[in-house]
Amino acid sequence: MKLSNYFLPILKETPSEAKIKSHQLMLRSGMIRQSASGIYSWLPLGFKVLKNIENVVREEQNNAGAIELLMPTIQSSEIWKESGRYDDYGKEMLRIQDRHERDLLYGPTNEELITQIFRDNIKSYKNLPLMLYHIQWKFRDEIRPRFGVMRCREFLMKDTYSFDIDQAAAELSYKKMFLSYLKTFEKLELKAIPMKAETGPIGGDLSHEFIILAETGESEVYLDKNILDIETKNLDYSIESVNGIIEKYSKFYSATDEKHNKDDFNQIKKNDQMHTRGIEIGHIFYFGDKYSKSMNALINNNEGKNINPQMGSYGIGVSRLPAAIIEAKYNDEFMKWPLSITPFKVAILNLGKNGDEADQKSLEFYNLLCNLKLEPLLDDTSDSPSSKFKNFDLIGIPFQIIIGSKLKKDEYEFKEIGKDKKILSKDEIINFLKEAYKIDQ
Ligand code: 5CA
Repeated sequence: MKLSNYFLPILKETPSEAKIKSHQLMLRSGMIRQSASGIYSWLPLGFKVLKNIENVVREEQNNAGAIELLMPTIQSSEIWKESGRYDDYGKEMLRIQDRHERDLLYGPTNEELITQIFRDNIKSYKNLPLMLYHIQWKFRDEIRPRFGVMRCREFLMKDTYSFDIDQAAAELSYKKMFLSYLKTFEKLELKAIPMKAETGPIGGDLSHEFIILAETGESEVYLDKNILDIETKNLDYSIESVNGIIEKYSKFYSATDEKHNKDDFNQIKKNDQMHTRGIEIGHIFYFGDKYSKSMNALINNNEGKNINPQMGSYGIGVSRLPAAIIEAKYNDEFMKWPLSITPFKVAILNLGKNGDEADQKSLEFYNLLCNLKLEPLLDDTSDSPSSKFKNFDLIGIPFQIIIGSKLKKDEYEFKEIGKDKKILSKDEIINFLKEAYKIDQ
């Protein structure tokens, strides 16, 4: 993409309504714009990041054995009346009437709808276990939407639902999702810590939040520092691998303020105690037959008896993640997107003028990188070099090729964000990028 053909409305000033750095950066770098309180448009750069995150999340859901479908954003109130949550959900649910005065709602979550789909289509234990997920917009009429896409009213969530024959099988599904969350967040270069959590309006008695540490997070958290060193890299989704995964974490103290226990926390060595803030990027629940019973979903077990399946639900805040990643990776001077989700793989900063040598060199390099699927963003505008440097440190594309007039024919300035510049040849840069992005050609 050439910047002169792109839509990237960069702001020079930090908008005063943005209180935390992720909100500031997302506005300044032209990723999002507010359309109403807690409701945002995703501009091209932000949309690319969002789609890339979606793909990372999707890939690991598929690896864990979950199957993707798509449920609508608008739901009938009938199924919510069956589960009893139509009244319980209160003002957070956006209620709508159609022209026939039928009560509809904009889905805040999908336990009811997935239970209806299950009950209408699955009758036998032979179809279990089953994990279904979708990535769809949700609406919650939050009382205090704030911090941009971090806590908004319309947001993109990945939600998975598991159906199992009994509690032991349901716990295995829960552990698979637990592992898939750790793997997903690792691919996003985030250190997510699972913490025992309250179940709130979703219900049930087993639940974990996945939290990343950040001063600006909304949750107050207490933990034993040693929990940060647990490795999950070599685990796969076999029973042997996932059994014991929760125990691995529960050996070390970690809790949000809702579940915090002072006495237990004080058992930890003083040096290992950590009290800070965090951002909830995922939340998983096991709630047994809460919905299958109230909505009368039945399956035939291997003895020919009708029973209610055991269920769990598992959410990731997909549209919260760009903000969470910025909180973790942006240091007020520069931003560097994880390679797995960067909006462009490499930036070319053309410091030349129309038709001069640097300009020609930039265009040649640009064409070459496009052919190699190294997705460059070429700054071919007439902005000053200093404003190009500033903008690109803000946009966060991990690598920059800077092409001015001072260097010899096959010499280029190459910069990895946050590191010193180097002088490299074209081949050296291409080999470096191919290796970094694991592209073999
Ligand atoms: N049905 C369950 C799991 S599928 C559920 O809805 N869980 S949840 O309420 O915890 O939401 C899942 C994730 O969505 C949260 O961990 C959070 O990352 C994200 N999320 C929740 N509310 C908001 C919001 N108002 N703005 C942005 N993201 C949100």
